[in-house]
Amino acid sequence: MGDFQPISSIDYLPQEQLRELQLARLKNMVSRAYERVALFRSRLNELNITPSDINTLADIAKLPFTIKTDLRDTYPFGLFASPMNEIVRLHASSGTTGKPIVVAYTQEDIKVWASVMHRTFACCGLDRNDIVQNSYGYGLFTGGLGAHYGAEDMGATVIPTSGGNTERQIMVMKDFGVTAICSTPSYFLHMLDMAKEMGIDMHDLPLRAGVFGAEPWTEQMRERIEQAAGIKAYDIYGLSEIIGPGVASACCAQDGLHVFEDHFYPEIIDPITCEVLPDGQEGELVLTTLSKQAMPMIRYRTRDITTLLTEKCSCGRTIRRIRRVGRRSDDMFIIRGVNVFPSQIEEALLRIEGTLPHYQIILTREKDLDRMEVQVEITAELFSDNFSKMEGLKKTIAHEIHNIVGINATITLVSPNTIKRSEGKAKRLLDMRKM
Ligand code: DLL
Repeated sequence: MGDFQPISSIDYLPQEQLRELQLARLKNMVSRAYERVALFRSRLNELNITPSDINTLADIAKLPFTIKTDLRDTYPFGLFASPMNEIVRLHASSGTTGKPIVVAYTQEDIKVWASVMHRTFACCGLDRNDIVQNSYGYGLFTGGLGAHYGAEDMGATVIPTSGGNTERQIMVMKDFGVTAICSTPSYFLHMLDMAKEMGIDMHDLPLRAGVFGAEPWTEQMRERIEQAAGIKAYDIYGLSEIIGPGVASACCAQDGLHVFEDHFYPEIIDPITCEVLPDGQEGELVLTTLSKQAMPMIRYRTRDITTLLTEKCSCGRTIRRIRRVGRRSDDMFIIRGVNVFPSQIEEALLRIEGTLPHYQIILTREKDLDRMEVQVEITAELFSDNFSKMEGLKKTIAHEIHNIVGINATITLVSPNTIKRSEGKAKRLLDMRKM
């Protein structure tokens, strides 16, 4: 599977050399964070450690964790390690409640970001001959500009469509001969529907690759998208606190996502005990930035659940991989005492033919009893069909969900285009119990 051009020799570095590089960068970063950021200095002081205590990579376990509320508590600029006149860019991530978190980049950070996104695109088999439609939102969200700089760095032709105006997106895709698209997987599903409505079959277009991320999606969804659009779909992962997109990317082997670990050091911990878990065990991903100047991050708890894979990948890259992030520890909901993740519902739906992967989970409480309703959009052909067929489909869906999560859900089949489409991250869960 060595069919992709190695753009960065670092992706193929012998392990010992990579570890040396990581250690040198880690020491520098810890010193910088300690000297320049009050929160990190006080946390290290509390633990009675100084940067000189970091002598091996394993010593990272001595360092304190950083969590999302640390960013909120120091809002807006409290974690910056560079003076404002060295900071060339700010982004922000809204989150669900309260103030956003703000992240910063120096000129050098922007270069690193472009390079890791360039490596991401190379992982996805893109090169300078590609015409890339970038439908990630441009603005405070890191998706748009992150992908934009990476694609330009690679020398591809970038079309900065941003999200929204879906009909025009399809027109551009067709008229400009787009070969690769960047968007959230849920927005791409919406584009697929729109193309169909416009009488365009994506199989007839030169589009060959999708670079999808920013939200959880299942392996089954990847297969469904690949079939429906006649493209290869790649999963890319990242988060604003660390850099934005460009932390990890799937490759041609489609077996996990390579972490650009010369810049972002991954660990997996038990989310309850916070103990570091051995490779191969599932837990919460913790990331430490190794080169970030404006906003270094020490052992950031992502809340994303995954596994660190250490076996060599068939693509030849030596950097380690994480498994597709199917869930976050904080998207779990508990219904009648059972822990459920939205991705499990998606998995059940994708086992069934005739359901489009547009769905929403609605939780309500009636007379102290939790109720889970799953609204599922079905195809126009099925919707106009006879009553007994629809009832049969409802039963099949309820049965698949019960098989996976052990809960009886009420299934509502809704007509095409009923469920609100997202142009960015999809909102799958509506928990009315808390309202
Ligand atoms: O979503 C950065 C990004 C943009 C990644 C474009 C990929 C493509 P935030 O808005 O800060 O940043 O959200 C970060 O989104 O902690 C995960 O929970 C989730 N996430 C991102 N990529 C994936 C993925 C961007 N491929 C949060 N699979 C992260 C599952 C993902 N979840």
